[in-house]
Amino acid sequence: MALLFASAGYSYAQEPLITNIGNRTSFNLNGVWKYVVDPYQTGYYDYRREVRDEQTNPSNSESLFLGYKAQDPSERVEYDFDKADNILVPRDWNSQKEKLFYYEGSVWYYKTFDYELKANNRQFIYFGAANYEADVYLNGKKLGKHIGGFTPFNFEITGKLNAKGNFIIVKVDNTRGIEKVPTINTDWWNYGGLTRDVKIIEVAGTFIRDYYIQLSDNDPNNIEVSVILNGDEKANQTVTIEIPEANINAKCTTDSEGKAKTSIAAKNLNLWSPENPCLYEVKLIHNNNILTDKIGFRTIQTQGKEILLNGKPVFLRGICIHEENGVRGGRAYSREDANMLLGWAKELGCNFVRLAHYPHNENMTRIADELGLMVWSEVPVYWTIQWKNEETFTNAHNQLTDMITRDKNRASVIIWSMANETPVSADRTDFLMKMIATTRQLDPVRLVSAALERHTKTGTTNTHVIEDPLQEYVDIIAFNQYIGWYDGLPEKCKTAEFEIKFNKPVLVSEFGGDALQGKHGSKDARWTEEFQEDLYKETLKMLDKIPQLRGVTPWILADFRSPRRVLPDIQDGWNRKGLISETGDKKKAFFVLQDYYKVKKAEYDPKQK
Ligand code: GCB
Repeated sequence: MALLFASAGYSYAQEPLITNIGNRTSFNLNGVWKYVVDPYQTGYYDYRREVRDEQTNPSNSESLFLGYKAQDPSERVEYDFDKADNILVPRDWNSQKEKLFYYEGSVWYYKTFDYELKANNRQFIYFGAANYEADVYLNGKKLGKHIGGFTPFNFEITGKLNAKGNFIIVKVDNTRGIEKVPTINTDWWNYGGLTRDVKIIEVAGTFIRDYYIQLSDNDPNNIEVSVILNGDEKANQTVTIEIPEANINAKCTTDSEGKAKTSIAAKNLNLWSPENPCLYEVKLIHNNNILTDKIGFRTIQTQGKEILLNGKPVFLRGICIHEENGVRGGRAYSREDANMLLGWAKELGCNFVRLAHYPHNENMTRIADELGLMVWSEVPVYWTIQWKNEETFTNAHNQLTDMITRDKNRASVIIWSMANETPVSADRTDFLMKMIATTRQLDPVRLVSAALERHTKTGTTNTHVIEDPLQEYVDIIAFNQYIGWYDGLPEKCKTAEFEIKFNKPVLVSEFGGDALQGKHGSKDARWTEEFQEDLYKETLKMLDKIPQLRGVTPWILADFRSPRRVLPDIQDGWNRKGLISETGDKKKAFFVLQDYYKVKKAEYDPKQK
């Protein structure tokens, strides 16, 4: 089996990711930081637009990354982090500072810390995510740059730390760009900042950087293991894998590159499922260093139009979720946020969530593991990416690789999605086919999909087809459709028909309409809860006629902020397609979907026995 340790090797080289960050020895850099808003990037470019951190003698006066402090009253230093305002990490800046609510540009983050150094150990600085680009400096020296707002990255800092007075400076820039991923046009808030955890990871000289422990090729009696060591003594090392509750104790030996593989026979594993989210404690031991994880084992396959979880047909009772806590305001980042969002999904009767439209933080997939929710995870290849631009591809490809690397041991994740509503063209299909090839190479077991579009069949008024060459290459045919909202009124659902050629499972990855919670009226009046309720009823009846329908993820769990949504007194900057408002109140459609899921559960659960 091809395995999951990709190295990027692209123009902005990234250091290989260290995984399972939460279970490693670490030093927390979360909390209060200082920040300086720099819309003209004066700290980064000089007045000739030359990059200061590439200069031999960058000026102390303006090079913010130096974190310089005036030594003498005569010195001109045009910044002072000590006097700057405070900001919390992890968090977006928009929801913390009113003046930064709409801000898109550069902000410099600064934090000082002392560090107790341990002989022979190595240290890495780790960022859960920084939206969108981050330039990272430790004690005035550049560590590197990272591009992409929703994936983790780390830099080695061994030998660069002092016992006292370290300072870390990060320039975070959330400027949108036509060549970026996502591009300038989206339907969500462009939250900027150090939006996820920042930590220093402390490891031995040679350590387990990454590993894959999952059932092999959907065989419930065989666990596939691969481990990768990093360090000078990575070759010819023994790594022990213990799963005490399954009576497993196995060893493998690394090759010259520090990689080891083995497969372990396992009998009568208690398989993970939404009804039984069983996680095993797994220990990986190298030189007396123990790294633990909690891993669920399950198989996932398709067969004709069925999705088989542990060999049995499932219906994906889903909901789309943005990474936002509208109640508090801002990006979701914590375990509490994840528990709130996924708790609502459970209440709705879901066994599945679509984490839209970018990789969410690791709490989400870990808590989904614990709560028993299957997950669709996607990269922000959204709408109109520059399909011919190689750098755009590299960027999307890096985000895909990092998403898979981080979450490949999560039982909850069953689908990797390549894209959302991308316009069909030869270049776009080439781009996505390359993404699919990488995904299948990195993870030959999980399912691959993409949220496609439907069109009205030529010559008809209400027959709908998927005219997209990609459907041949995905495991699940997923498409978004808004009949009754962007296309006619809910009434139109009554006569709508779908013609789907493939004998593959179909997932309707979006449908819905806006309703302002608390606004009541006739079911024909837009923006009312009654309209949305009726739309849900009609849509579900319509979709149930698709013979291959094996799941739905309506749009969306909760109202979310979007600059595109400008209708006064209704939207006020919020996309109102949520089933729950930003005050946490449920709309009528919530209960329509909840009832539908009760029926689906009753229909499918007997098959689970
Ligand atoms: C879509 C997009 C989603 C939007 C939604 C809407 O098709 O995939 O990102 O937010 O429609 O509300 O229009």
